[in-house]
Amino acid sequence: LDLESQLVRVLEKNELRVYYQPIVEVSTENVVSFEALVRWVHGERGLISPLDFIPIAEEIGMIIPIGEWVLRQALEQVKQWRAEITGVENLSISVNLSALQLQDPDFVGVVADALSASGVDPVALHLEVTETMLMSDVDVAVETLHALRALGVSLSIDDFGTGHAALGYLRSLPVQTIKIDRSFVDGLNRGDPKATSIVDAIVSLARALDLDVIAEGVETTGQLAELRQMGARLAQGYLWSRPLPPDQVPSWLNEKR
Ligand code: G
Ligand code: G
Ligand code: MN
Ligand code: NA
Repeated sequence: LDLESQLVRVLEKNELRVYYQPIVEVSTENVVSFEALVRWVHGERGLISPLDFIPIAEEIGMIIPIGEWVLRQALEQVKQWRAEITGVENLSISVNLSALQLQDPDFVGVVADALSASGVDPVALHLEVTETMLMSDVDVAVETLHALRALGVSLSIDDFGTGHAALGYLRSLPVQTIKIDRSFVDGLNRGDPKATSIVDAIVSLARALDLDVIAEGVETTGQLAELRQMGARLAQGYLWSRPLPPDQVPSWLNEKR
């Protein structure tokens, strides 16, 4: 059987898992959020990366039910951690969206339903979209983002700086956070002055526009030190943790403190 036909049954076979990667405050290294990242535990092939199956799921339309499943799973999970682990009562959760979800007329209702089913405060939900997603069928995407914002959730621009969108959308769209793509963060502290200038400029831009900023892909204490100097508020990367299966999160949080 090929992946495509197996993907159709992936939810009924319960083969998807959500992993969670911490997002920390640069100044304190306190954990403020987790990003939900889906994986497929395939019977024969083992763990399959979303890079390998999300595009197929988009082609065959399975991204709609898969995206809803990830959202509900992530909300239930953050609700549980907020209730059961001391010190993370205000933990938030980030969920990646596909362009197709933004075009789906039912999507805003799905998010509203998932929020009320979980009882999680909408301010604790961050939805990540890419610049590229904003470019396909702009009118529908813009309308959806405004409707999502009206629910009280916040919106993040993922992989910031790698799309081909003009910056104008930062003025017109209800975006609260930009995530600096790890290709730029990678160059920090590696003698790449251009990458460093780009990160610095994005941090300044975020500050000027009153947006929150997350540096992605932080792997070294040197990168952390540079981000601190620039005044970036949040960071995410292997320096703290890889994406973790949920059962490892409570002990990881406890060991960290
Ligand atoms: O950890 P990592 O290999 O998981 O993620 C690879 C890519 O897959 C990232 O670009 C990430 O945004 C995307 N991705 C991870 N989980 C999801 C998801 O639930 N939905 C969508 N649409 N993309 C996801
Ligand atoms: O596109 P998006 O930003 O949603 O995807 C996040 C991706 O980046 C995931 O595949 C995640 O596993 C990966 N990632 C997270 N932190 C690091 C890091 O510090 N280094 C590298 N190389 N990849 C990372
Ligand atoms: Mn992301
Ligand atoms: Na990214």
